[in-house]
Amino acid sequence: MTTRYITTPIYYLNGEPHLGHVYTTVAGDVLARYWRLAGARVKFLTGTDEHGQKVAQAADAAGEDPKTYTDRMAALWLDMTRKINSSQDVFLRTTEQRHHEAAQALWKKLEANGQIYKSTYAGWYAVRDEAYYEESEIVDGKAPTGSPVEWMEEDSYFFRLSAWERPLLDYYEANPQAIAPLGRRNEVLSFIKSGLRDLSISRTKFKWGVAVPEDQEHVMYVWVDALTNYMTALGYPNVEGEEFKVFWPEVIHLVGKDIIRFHAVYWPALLLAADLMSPNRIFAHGWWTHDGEKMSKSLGNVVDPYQLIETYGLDPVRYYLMREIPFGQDGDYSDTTMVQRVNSDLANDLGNLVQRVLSFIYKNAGAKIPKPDELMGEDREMLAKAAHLHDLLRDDMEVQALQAYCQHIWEVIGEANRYVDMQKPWSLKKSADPKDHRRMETVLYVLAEVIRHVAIYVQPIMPDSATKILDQLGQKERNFDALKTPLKSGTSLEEPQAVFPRVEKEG
Ligand code: ME8
Repeated sequence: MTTRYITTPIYYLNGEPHLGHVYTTVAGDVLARYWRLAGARVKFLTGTDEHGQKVAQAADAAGEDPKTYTDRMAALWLDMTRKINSSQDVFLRTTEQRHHEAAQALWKKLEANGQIYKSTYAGWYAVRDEAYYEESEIVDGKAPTGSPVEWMEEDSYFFRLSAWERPLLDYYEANPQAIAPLGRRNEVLSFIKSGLRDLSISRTKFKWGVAVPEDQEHVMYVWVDALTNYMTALGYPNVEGEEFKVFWPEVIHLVGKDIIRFHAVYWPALLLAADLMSPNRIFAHGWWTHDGEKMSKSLGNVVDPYQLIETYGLDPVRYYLMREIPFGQDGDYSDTTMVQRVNSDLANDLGNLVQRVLSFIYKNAGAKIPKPDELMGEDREMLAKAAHLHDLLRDDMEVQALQAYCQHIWEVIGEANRYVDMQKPWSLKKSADPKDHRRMETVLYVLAEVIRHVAIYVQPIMPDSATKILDQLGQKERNFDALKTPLKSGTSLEEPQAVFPRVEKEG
């Protein structure tokens, strides 16, 4: 059986969700929904990264103790997943007891394998990135990300990262699919080749973290704790457990390009050092800007996802995020492009197709799926294009080509609209010749079958809208397997309602 383990980053609780976080979560949700409909066994994980200095400082700034603060904020993030209709199987918080146990178990395993030693760290640290930086990386007193850095000097445990340079390069050589897209893979390889230094993996200056086993003075470096979440959710340290065996290492870690190094260097090295397998695939997507500018609180231009949902509706926002930019590249949000997508792709192309075909059947063909007569060449061609989606879309999803997934569906929608215009069922209806009437029924049948395909494949992207279309079409079977059987004639339609209204707002 096909299995898919899909993860998003676990998000820091230092602020509220914005469009970037919603983006990764929707992408994970689309993949999870697709693979479930394809009959795979799926586990979709998301959650919150609650420890470390950054979150502790945010709690402080809010005048709350970290526990009260993280409980309050985690509820907001869980609520975000509900508001965007994310279908995660697990929402994991790193403050959960089982996660502390998993992180400590990993630590003990690394220690037993001789991968950890104690020394002193002296160097730069950026709390905003929760990352260490080399002297050579500091530009004008700042991290390469622009974050402020502070000098840190303290006793620390170290992970022998330097020992994993060669094994990591060998692993990526043998598994070219393990990091995508290609540009990111090259970036990671050149980073490893430039030489890896041992990694400081504990802190003593604050307490808000997972305690280092047998040394209460230290808490784990937040990234070691955070990365372990991907295994906590599978029941680690029980590596003989069913879930662990089924899902590891067949994982797709979706991350933003900002955190590729943690996922593609530190994480696989920690796993290999603990006798575990490296993740099968890490996909780093690009960065959203707003009207050409980096989104930031200080600029006051952060796109509020809830505002967008309020204005355009949830499904149009989900569609826009997946369709507007190639998954893996950077992109820019603007109201203008959002309005264009809604009006052109949704209201005009898909919405109109569904509305005019279903209303026509409802009014002129007894509100039932018509019975086709003999198929002509153009009918077969139209049906073949819809049927071909199965293979095209699977290929897209295998490589997380989410934009291509939308484009392939919309090509068929475009074909179907052209087919309606060519076949003119309304003219056939006016004819007195019974042959024309039979022809009209055939054309409508072909269109209903194409709409069924489109709606079934649109489900991962726009679950609610696809449900409405399939309800109107009277279809109960909605998995991809349902498409192996031709559309049944005679099924009653519900009264058609417009699914995608136009928006009048001009960006
Ligand atoms: O990094 N465009 O959490 P985080 C696209 N806790 N994606 C964006 C984005 C933007 N403008 N802004 C944020 C952390 N993201 C760690 C992760 S995982 C073990 C620990 C998305 O709250 C993108 O997925 O800073 C990015 O990687 C993530 O949010 C960072 O979220």
